[in-house]
Amino acid sequence: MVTAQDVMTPSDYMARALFLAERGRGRTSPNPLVGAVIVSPEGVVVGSGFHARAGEAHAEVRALDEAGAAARGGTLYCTLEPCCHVGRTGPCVVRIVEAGVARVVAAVEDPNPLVCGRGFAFLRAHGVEVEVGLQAAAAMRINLPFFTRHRSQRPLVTLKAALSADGCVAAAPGQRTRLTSAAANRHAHWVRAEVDAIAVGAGTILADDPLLTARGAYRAQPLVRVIFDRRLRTPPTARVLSTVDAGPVIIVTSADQLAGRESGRQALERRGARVLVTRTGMIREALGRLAADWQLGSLLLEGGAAIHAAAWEEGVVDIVRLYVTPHVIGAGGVAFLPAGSFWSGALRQRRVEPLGPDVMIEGYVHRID
Ligand code: AOF
Ligand code: ZN
Repeated sequence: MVTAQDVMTPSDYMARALFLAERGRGRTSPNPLVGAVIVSPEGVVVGSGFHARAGEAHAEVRALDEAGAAARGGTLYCTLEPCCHVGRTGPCVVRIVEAGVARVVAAVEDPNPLVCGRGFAFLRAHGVEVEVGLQAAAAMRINLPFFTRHRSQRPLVTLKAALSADGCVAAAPGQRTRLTSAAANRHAHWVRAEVDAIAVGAGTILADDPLLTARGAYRAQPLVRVIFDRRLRTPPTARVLSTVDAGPVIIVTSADQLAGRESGRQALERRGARVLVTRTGMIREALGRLAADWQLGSLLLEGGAAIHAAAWEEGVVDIVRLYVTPHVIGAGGVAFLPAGSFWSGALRQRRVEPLGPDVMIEGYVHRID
């Protein structure tokens, strides 16, 4: 008789590990989503696990705990290279060797400089057979923030904008213009529930006075809010500063602009804001600091037009997500990105989804694998 187990392939086991990894989504940052499956020599899954929350047990350890003695001689499928460092938890490779696992099949090497190939080297040195690369693209895709933070030393940046049918983001500079439907707004809040940080320019604070919280969607971790505000125009009365319980509010300025604005800085800090002073005033430098000091893996850049254009020109946008609405703004409207610099047809792996009367278009700016 042919059973389901007879037809399970290594790809199936890895797909199972990837599926499990997803169960940690929204709870593991700054750590990665990780899934692990242990298969006996007979092809039976004897243990499985995923990383449920930053600082808690690693996926491999949970799978080994479940398998117990049955792990001996088996194969461990894991979506990321097992770690070899002592962080908040012990090194997984030691547990794998102790459990007598014969073979490790990992989707991808860990980009964390503390690991970065050393986990594989340790396993091989202890007689464990290692294979790397099965479903590597999918494994990187689920952890793009983690890979971007370690490889590019900045968070993964998603540029988000709501556009009129004639390609405008507002009726006039500095004017609050509501374009999107309730369905699109729900989607936007759901996205806010998953990213590490939302960022806006000071112009948006002045025009909209937004709360910048994730509403109507459950969020497990604090949400960092970043305001790009070189001239410290954010008023201490801004509504976002009444939401520091939801997560830190970081105001980004630059050393040259800060001169003469010390009292403004103190007033913002008294309201609980954290002020990040860059040397260059470039977004790229600020992103580097946010990745290093705040461990931000993902950042949603919500606007307005000036900060979108600056990030686009600096080449730090990874994903573009547009909500295109049926409204027409007409003459005098503020265009999305300088004419000719962006075409949604050029986005890679473009996805289009109707949301009520609006249409969401999203895709990657560069190749991602
Ligand atoms: C996880 N979960 O399942 C695996 C991770 O601070 P620590 O000790 O939890 O270590 C975090 C690092 O461990 C993480 O950056 C990654 O390099 C490695 N693997 N981390 O949180 C897991 N397998
Ligand atoms: Zn580990």
